[in-house]
Amino acid sequence: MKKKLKIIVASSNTHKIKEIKKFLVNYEIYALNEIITPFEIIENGKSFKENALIKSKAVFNALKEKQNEFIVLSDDSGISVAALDNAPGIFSARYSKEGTDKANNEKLIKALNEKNLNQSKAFYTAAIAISSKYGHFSTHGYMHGVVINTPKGNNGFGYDPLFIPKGFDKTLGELDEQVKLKISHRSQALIHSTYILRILEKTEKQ
Ligand code: ITT
Repeated sequence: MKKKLKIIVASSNTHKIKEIKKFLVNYEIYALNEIITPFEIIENGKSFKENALIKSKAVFNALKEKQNEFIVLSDDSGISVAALDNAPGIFSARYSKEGTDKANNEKLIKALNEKNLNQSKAFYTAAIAISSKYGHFSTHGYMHGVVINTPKGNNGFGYDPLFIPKGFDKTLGELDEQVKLKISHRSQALIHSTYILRILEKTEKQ
């Protein structure tokens, strides 16, 4: 039987891990805490790509003797709102003081209301980084749409109840999770990542 690549998802965000697992069905996926004790990683990069690589490299280094067995995949993502000069961007998780989804959404709604806007163009970005004994790689994915100033629905996470993807009339909070899986920034970045994963698989077998 074909040996599957073993991938550690270097994230503490259970929603992200769930979405990544649903997408990468042909691989053996592990959460970080199944393999090593999670530790704090300072995300001080200036872009999604830099932060994703900071996370995947930190976890890969911490694997030590397990570096032969696993590869590490990380995700750094966020939302950029046109009317707010593309904020919160890379600071999406820490937009509000509390840093919870609820407080972040409230801050975004307040910022729109202060500009007398009930909506604005926006887009999500995801950078996926892969760290392995063969090197470090990264890909990007995007999802365009609008953010509104009234949360709708409970599906997804983060800013999803405020985000209506282009071509739809409902928020990601209302749309079925299969829809998000097809069109999301994370899925687009993961599609590109599967090319890297295939090359790593081939290299491993040689
Ligand atoms: P890890 O760094 O441990 O992976 P995190 O949640 O801190 O977890 P990020 O620094 O990449 O991850 O911040 C991502 C934030 O961007 C996330 O907390 C949400 O607020 C937002 N976000 C990213 N992708 C999203 C999505 O698919 N739906 C809704 N919000 C999303």
